[in-house]
Amino acid sequence: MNIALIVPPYADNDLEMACKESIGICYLAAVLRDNDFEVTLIDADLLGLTFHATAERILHGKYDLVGFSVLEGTIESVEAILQLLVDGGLESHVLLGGYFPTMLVEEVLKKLPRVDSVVLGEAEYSLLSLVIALRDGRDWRHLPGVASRIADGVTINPCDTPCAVDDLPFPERDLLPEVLRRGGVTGVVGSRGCFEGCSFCCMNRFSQLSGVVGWRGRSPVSIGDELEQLVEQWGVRAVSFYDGNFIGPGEQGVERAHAIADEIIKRNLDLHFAISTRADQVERELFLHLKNAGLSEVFIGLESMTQRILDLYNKHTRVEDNIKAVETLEECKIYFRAGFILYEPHITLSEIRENIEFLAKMVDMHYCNKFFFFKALRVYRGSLMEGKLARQGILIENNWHVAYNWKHAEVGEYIRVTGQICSQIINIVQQIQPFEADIKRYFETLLGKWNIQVHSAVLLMIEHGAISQNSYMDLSVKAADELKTIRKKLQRYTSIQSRDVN
Ligand code: B12
Ligand code: SF4
Repeated sequence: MNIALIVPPYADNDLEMACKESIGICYLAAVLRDNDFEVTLIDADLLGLTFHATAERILHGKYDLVGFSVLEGTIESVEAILQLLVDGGLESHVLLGGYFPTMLVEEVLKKLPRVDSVVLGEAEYSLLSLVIALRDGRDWRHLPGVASRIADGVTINPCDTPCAVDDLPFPERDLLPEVLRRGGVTGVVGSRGCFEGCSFCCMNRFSQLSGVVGWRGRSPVSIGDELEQLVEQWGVRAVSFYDGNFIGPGEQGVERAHAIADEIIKRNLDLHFAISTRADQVERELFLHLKNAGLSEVFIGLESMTQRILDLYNKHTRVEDNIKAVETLEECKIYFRAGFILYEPHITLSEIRENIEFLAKMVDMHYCNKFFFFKALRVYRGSLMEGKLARQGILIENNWHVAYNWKHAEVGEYIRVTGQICSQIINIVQQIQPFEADIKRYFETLLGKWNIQVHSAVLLMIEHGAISQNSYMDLSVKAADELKTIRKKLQRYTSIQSRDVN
């Protein structure tokens, strides 16, 4: 059996889409190869392949089985590639796995006739069983964790054997050299699932569909072993933990996180690492210990500074938790990226003001990342939020996805105008990425302040009535002038730099 696992191309120049390892298929490859199957990993996204180039590679490889890893952002790519594969006469078994097909299994199987099966949830062992059955020419439709089309619809067999996280082999690292070559990030999965159930997030529901509930952390020793291997075999110096929450629940979660820090320190691993955490888990002693072990960046899901919105998101945190968390990280001198899902369908202008006032303070914090604040809620298919908003009758269907309208028209206007003006900084932000840390921070602060000022100014105008053509022009000219000053500083810096190099 010759197997190809594919990450489809994803077209989004969002700054967050830094080059990352698609570690899910690397886990699948590890289990399949341990069982002597030949596996090729094609990360078309990482390689920047077009649909045609991806389809050509698949056809050229003459694989017996072709599996696509699908997230909400790539279902259309899969649809397009499948069409090219049909045109090219592909005969292989085609299967899909990952978040999107797991949560929308019926819809996917009904709409995509060329797909033979979907392997649900955490797929290591269900995929292995399927592959063995296909190799042996046995019936596979009854296998746990496998869904397929039958005469009168779709048959979905729930997953039955959740994988014990410490029993899994380490993921294969086929994609790592290319990721490192492109300046990307090495991924490590220290835990799976989550103990919370935020309504916008897909993790909890995905775990349920994988036949497991809650958060499962690997042992600190196993994590230490993997990190050591990454350092020694691959020369890795920085990793990103892909865990929904690096710190597990309760006291035990805190103890385990301390133990991971101990492992890294004991092994003398010269390594930086980034983690994701919740606001109510940021605690000075633990974070200083982690920093000592190499923690260099924290992604912290604050989401909003409005309690009503935190409650809508089922966040189970309070505005005060958010304030305390960022203050602690600033005190500990740990860089943090505050995640916000600022705009939700019912948000009012006064709630936006409440958030902007807090953000203006945060931009002044030295260790805070200055971007990623002004995001709108994306309703992922199969999430709790989809159900919530569908019951309120405000969702708009858009082929594979759903969208919504703003309840307050003036909010829509504000988002449109700020979006138009602020898109100007994207290329400057990209330009400063390779700069030395201090210089980069300096420019980020200038741009971050500019960004907040534009948002405040637009808000003020809209609070005083709709924006006229003249006032819009005045505002954008003023914003462009201020940005020109920042650009000049940037030019001065780059010319000094190139003079020094020459
Ligand atoms: C790293 C990461 C990324 C990386 C790499 C993505 C990748 N291809 O792996 C990048 C930055 C590119 C990314 C982008 C996005 N992401 Co992301 N990402 C993650 C994150 C943090 C870790 C993923 C991971 O490695 N998990 C660990 C591995 C072991 O699990 P896994 O990847 O799910 O793989 C297992 C199963 O899914 C399955 N499986 C996976 N692939 C396949 C393929 C086959 C053939 C089979 C059978 C099974 C199978 O088996 C694997 C082993 O158990 C998760 C959250 C999380 N902690 O899981 C969010 C997450 C997956 N992302 C999410 C989202 C929303 C996005 C974006 C849409 C965000 C955006 N702003 O646009 C984009 C979409 C990109 C796209 N290609 O469509 C959502 C999923 C939503 C959804 N329903 O699709 C998640 C769950 C976050 C959340 N809070 O909800 N992401
Ligand atoms: S947003 Fe974070 S805390 Fe909430 S369910 Fe997702 S991973 Fe868990």
